[in-house]
Amino acid sequence: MEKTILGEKIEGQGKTQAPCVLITGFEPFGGETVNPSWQAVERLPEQIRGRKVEKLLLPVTYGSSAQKLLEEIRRLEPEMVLCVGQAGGRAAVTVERTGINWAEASLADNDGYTALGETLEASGWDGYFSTLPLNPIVEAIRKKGIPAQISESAGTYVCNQLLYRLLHFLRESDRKIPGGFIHIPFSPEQVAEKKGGAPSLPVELSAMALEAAVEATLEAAL
Ligand code: PCA
Repeated sequence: MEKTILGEKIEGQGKTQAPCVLITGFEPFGGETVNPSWQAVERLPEQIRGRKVEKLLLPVTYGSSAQKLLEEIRRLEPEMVLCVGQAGGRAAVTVERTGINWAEASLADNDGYTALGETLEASGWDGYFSTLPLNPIVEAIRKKGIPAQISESAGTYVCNQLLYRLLHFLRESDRKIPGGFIHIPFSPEQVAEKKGGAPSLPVELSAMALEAAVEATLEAAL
């Protein structure tokens, strides 16, 4: 598969594809009525650095979320892929370093499936590193005055599953593009009535952080 280059024909498809970036967010889960990851993705501009911003809403399910993501990557051949999820309890925007080949969480997914401890891909590696430029992303977000950190674990629920399968797919299909995952905190609206409170970040700031992350990734890839 030929790399997607500005306005060039994609081999085998015979059509001209505009350069784009693919950004995903999740539906609400775990009793929440909103998911700030999708609210932030929705707020992104239509274009960043001349690339069309393709936005995709994913279900919080172990099976179909990755399936939908990979279908969209094959269809669009984006220059980069950034998946975004909510990490309630975290006080900063966190850029994930690794996806691991494991699913285990007491919270069922939105299909009612509970992962009791299982590998995600029988033939996959134990883990994969994100191919996003983690440090430049963290710096770019902090420059906007928004707290950001690298995270050493995306957990073992649906977000880790999506990150792992994304990285597995990029490697197996030899797509040498930046791909990875960012977790964002709850929004203030979500924590307003939570007992004991919880850290939060306005969705506008999460969206600014995501835009900075995309810019930093495109810059680093030049
Ligand atoms: N966060 C969950 C799944 C969907 C989301 O937004 C997670 O961190 O696994």
